[in-house]
Amino acid sequence: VKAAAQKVAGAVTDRGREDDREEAELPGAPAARPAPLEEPTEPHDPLPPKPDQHGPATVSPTGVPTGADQAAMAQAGAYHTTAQGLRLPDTDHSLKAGPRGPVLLQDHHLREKVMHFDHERIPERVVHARGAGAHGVFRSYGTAAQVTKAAFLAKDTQTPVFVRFSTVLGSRGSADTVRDTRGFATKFYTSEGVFDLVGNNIPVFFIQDAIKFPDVIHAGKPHPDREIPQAQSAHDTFWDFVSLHTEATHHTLWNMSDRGIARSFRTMEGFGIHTFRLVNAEGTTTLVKWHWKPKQGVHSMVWEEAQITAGMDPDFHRRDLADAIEAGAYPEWELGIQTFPDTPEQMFEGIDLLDPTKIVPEEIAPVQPIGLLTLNANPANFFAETEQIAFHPGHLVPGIDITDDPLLAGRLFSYLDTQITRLGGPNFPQIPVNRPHAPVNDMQRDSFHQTAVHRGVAPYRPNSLDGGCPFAAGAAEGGYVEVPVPLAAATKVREAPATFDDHFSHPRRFWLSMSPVEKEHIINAYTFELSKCWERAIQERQLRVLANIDPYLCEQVAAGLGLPAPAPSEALAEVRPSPALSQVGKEWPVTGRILGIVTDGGTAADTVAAVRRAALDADMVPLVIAPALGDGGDGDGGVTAQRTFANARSVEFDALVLAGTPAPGADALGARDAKAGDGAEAGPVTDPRVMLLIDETYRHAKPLGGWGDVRRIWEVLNIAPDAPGVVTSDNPAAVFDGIVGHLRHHRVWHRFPAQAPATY
Ligand code: HDD
Repeated sequence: VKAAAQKVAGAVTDRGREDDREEAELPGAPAARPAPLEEPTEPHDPLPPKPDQHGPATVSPTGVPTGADQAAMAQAGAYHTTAQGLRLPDTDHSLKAGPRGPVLLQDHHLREKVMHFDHERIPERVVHARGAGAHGVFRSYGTAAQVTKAAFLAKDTQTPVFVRFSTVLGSRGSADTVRDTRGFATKFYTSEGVFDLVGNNIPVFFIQDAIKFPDVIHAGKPHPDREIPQAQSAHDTFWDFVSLHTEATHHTLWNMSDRGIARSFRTMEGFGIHTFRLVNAEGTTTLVKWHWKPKQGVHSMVWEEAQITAGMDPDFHRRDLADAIEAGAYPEWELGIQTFPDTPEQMFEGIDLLDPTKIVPEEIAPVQPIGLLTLNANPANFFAETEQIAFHPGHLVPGIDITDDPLLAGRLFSYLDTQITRLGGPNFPQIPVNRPHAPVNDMQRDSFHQTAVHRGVAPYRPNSLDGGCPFAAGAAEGGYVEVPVPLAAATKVREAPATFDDHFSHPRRFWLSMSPVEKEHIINAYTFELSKCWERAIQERQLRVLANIDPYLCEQVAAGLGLPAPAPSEALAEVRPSPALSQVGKEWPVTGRILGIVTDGGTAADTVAAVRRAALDADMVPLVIAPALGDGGDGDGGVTAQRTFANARSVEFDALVLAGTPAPGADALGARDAKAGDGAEAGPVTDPRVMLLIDETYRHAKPLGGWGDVRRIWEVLNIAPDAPGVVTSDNPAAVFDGIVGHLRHHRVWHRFPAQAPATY
């Protein structure tokens, strides 16, 4: 192998010398080319995947072969080849008549290489184009076994999964931290076939009927003339639509709340939205709503932070997910269900369970945990897995059935249909990430991208030529038998039930359930978005919608827009708040939270190292920020900096510690006394980049602490040493403990007391 490699390397080098000779004859040509960069010349097999990456499974958890060939069409062997496996000596030069051409048409490698490249892109998803995914495992507690016969929900069952998170409006290359709904789609590779739970991080939807989906998406996407703005709802067409279409009010309110700017995919709740019907082994049915509850807690950004992040790190959410998994901090969610009796009316406590713009408060229907999802492996290849995965709410397994929610009905059509354009034909279930981990014998044949070599002569039923195979499976053989729901005699109409007409009581409940600071964020979000509308008429119309949610909300937004606040057009609904809807006031683990530790050449390395160690012991991620990479302490190699003053912005950290005790003869954090022009003392200053870092951390209500000289910095920034969430002490351990205590509540909201009234 080595000899062959030297031969190839030699051939290229020789040709290079010939080129030099010929080029040197040209007038003005450089006498000699710069030496090429060194490349390894020893052929070796492709690097093995990283431990957290793996290809599609080849067997199901029950040991049944899936037909997936892990190595199929993967890159193998040490030598570069054509797609046909022909070894190649050179892929850098077209075949030419002499070094200066012309290029010869007979260059089969050139044609193959460029032909494939020309077709590398496939259409992005028409919605949810921007996303990131991960592999994982779902462990069932068995608590759902009494309401469903689904095998993957039986006690102690483990099922491989793939989850894809997404934004809705932006295109594939858009930023992660825009204000938008997030998709939360899970593919369970169960032993009975694939089950897809295709949900969002918001439990309600914009529309009650799928026929309106093109309308809401056309309104939310960029304007058709200039194709702006990208990935956001802050523009006329969106607000034009939702102000006219008041069933969107509830979802829009969630979008304008902190739920629209999740801190991380890891800190989002997920919801199946529609009511589904479960059926157990005895045939008893139960209506349910699906919930994902993040173990890491529900946590959002503040708007300024989201905007800064979109510029500074547009990949923030996908990086956060991949980094956490690679570091072994596996994100986890509990799957839960709210259960309701399957009555003919399909109502619960006056709430229409078929209306996807309504929730059932957890206080009256608690979420019962039924299993744990752990994401533990990053995809080996983004395109093959995250891009090509195809979800469909109609991918169901025995024990899980649908209801007559008209939004769900349209989805059952749309998700299959869209894959024909996106993935190029009906054989997308053969793509490795889409393959069921259960035997497939579907009698489907041929079409584009057929990769199976089907056996037998009788892909039809009934047949005798293939021995009658495949056989029909009744319920006893694990066949999917639809629940025999009786249908009432009805007249064909294009209408919605009268219960769908209530568009304001649920938004009002959500508003009343918010803490004052969350209300203030909502007011600011509506004011920001509507202020981006050009048409005053749209702003005025949306204010009329807000008046029907709550007069205070309407007045505040109206004031920001410089418009009068209209009175409600209907009586405000009498609703009880649902405290479960608020993200504030709870305690969460600090696992995986990121602590920035600011140090400079003057800080004692052993103290920084001790704080770092304490953070690691608390399962947090400490990142040392110093003037330059490398040793950030006193130069003895004790502490290594991962961030510099030049590349660290506060948005990356959940809390900040200023390691302030200077080594003898050095100033803390670069702080020094600035001299004014006349030589007079002008007060302490420090590196402006660090000052910005601290200022933003404070402004974004994140815990902040330090010891030693930091009091001088607080002073310059006008931060009281005992301000809420600011821990100032001479004892670094006390600073660390104080910060961890604040982090358990995610943010220090009481640092900036909100003006909005509390409801309860
Ligand atoms: Fe949808 C993708 C979630 C209503 C039509 N949808 C898509 C994805 C998620 C959702 C998470 C991305 C899946 C992935 O990661 O590949 N969609 C929802 C939820 C809805 C909803 C929670 C309401 C409760 N969707 C909805 C309606 C329609 C669609 C009413 C059409 C009538 N959705 C699609 C689609 C997409 C899609 C066009 C685009 C790409 C894809 O399906 O595979 O078919």
